[in-house]
Amino acid sequence: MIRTWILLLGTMAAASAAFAQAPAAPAKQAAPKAAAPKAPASKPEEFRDCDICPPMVVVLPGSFDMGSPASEKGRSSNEGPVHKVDIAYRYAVGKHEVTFAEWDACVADGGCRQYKARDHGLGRGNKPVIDVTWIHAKAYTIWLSGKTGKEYRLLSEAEWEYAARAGTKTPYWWGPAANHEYSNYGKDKCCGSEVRGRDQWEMTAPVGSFPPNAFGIHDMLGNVWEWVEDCWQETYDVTPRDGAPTKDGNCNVRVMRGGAWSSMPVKLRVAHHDAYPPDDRGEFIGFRIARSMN
Ligand SMILES: [Ca+2]
Ligand SMILES: [Ca+2]
Repeated sequence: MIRTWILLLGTMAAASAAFAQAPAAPAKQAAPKAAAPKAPASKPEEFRDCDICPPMVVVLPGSFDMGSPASEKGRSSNEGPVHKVDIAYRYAVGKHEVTFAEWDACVADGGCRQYKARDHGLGRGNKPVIDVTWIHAKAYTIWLSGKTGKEYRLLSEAEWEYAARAGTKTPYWWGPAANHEYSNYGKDKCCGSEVRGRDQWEMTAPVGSFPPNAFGIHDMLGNVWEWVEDCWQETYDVTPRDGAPTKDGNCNVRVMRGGAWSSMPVKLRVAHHDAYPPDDRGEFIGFRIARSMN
């Protein structure tokens, strides 16, 4: 936990420095109607493989530009170069972050390394599970695969960004600026949580409290950070272009995506990524699962 805080404070300081160079955010963040995100053209296909299995949303094949352009405010060089990724297969993504109820069901069923994740007073039930390591997240997918006979796993970083963008190219899936109508996150400037507009939570919000993106997926940005499969690379120069996870580079850390309830807007951007040791955990860190569809 201490290490988590040190890491977070370090990255918060770096992000704060970057943010300090950016123009001040507007005092009111209500998105103009013209910038409101589009509703899905058709209802996304959803399924659930068992009563205690998380609801899943099917993502269709497609291509997208991964990363952020040099012109994006607050971005880091590790978000480039922008490169085209072709995902030629269908896959399923958790409609929500994995919840405490889902985690506790896994433990009760004999899985998840019998690790009773603590909620640190943030709440259980339909709140996202926290205090779980990358190793714990993998354990959940192993249990779920055994229970269902399906291939559950973590998302690759590319799959995560494709699903989070949902066809958009803006810094956030809903538009150019952070907005508490669409996400649970922190203050505009360092540090701490924020309550504004639809975002009425100091800490974690129940999953699905905010509108879904155009792929029908909730809370990709904010609420809790989400572990993905990949090892860390300092740039995207050598990373896979087909949706596969990065398996080389620095595997002493694993990638996390999407920012959390405590994050500043700069870390909430869809292209932002960070990495932490796979045995690290904290009140900001949860995960989302994927399922292969073959
Ligand atoms: Ca909040
Ligand atoms: Ca999230």
